[in-house]
Amino acid sequence: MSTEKCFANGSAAPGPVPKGHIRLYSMRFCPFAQRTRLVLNAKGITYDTVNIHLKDKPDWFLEKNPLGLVPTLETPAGEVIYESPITCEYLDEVYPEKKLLPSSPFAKAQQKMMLEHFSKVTPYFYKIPMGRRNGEDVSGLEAELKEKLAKLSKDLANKKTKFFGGDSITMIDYMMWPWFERLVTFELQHCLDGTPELKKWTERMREDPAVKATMYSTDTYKAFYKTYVDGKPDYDYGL
Ligand code: GSH
Repeated sequence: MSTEKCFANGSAAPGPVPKGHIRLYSMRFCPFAQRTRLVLNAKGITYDTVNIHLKDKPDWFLEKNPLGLVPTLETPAGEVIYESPITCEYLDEVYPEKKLLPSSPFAKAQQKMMLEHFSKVTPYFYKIPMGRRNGEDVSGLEAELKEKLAKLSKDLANKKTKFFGGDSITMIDYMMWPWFERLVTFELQHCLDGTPELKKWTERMREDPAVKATMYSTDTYKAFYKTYVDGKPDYDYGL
């Protein structure tokens, strides 16, 4: 079962997850859910998608995840897993093919620490467009974002590897990617001007099959975000 159109309150619950399947509760344009979609795709896991109307959530969804957030995973045993890094680690543990997290405890801890640092970057992607929309001077916020991206770029340069966890893509790259995919949508691409290593990383990421499989065009994101900031998000945009 995979219905792309979102489920709103009042819609019938999708029922138990069939044996051998895994279900992702998602929203097509959510960067956090994209993390999980990237991991599902990279590992070649077949999954069913149930998109949720996040402004009018079905009660049955809130019963599964009281936080009411996507991504949320559900297994045939009725196990529910949420919070994007937790869903991704779960998938990596349960599906052994193409391991994305390193096996060494220290290397794994390093990836988790990088993710903690990155979680301080993502709020700028909301604060800057919101500030601009309200006619505020966002130059200070832009300077802070540039500084944070420059630090990331320097870290990558120091590692001398193509990706953040080595010369092939690992979990941390997928955890960070969704925000870079939206740079142009949020008119923040100039923040990469002084960060050549990071820019090269984004170019390498764009070549990855899982990235290609989960990506939307900038026009689609722009159209969706317009409906979002207008207060009437069209979660089914383009369907
Ligand atoms: N910390 C969560 C994670 O990493 O999974 C954040 C997920 C999140 O904020 N998802 C948004 C959501 O479900 C959509 S992009 N929003 C619904 C709401 O806030 O009620």
